[in-house]
Amino acid sequence: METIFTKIINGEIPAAKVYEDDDFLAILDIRPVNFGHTLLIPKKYFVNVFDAPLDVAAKIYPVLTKIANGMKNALNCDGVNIYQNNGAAAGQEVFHAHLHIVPRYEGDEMRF
Ligand code: DGP
Repeated sequence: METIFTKIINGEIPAAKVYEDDDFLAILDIRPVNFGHTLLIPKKYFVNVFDAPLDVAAKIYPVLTKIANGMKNALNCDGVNIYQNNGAAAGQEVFHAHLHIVPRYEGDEMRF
């Protein structure tokens, strides 16, 4: 299955890379809801939480903690939101699994 994210993973279209290892790629979101909004994308293709392979699910949390801590150090943010949209009804637009990691700043007045 080819998606915009498989094209980014394969280097066919550019993205601002935040982190990469054998299993995951993190990039800046093209439509950030806050400064530093990052997407963590498994390189193994699946749609969302409903078909997530357990080996990927088991590996993702250590990567999340690495990125969240890196974000806190690099951006000096006060907190982060981590979320996933699963299915069109939940607002999923890109049907290649990914997590949103959004830095939060005291008083930034963001609303989900
Ligand atoms: P969602 O499927 O609703 O969880 O969100 C998809 C996100 O992906 C949305 O915030 C915008 C982002 N996005 C879509 N296309 C691109 C792209 O080509 N490059 C980057 N960096 N982000 C993208």
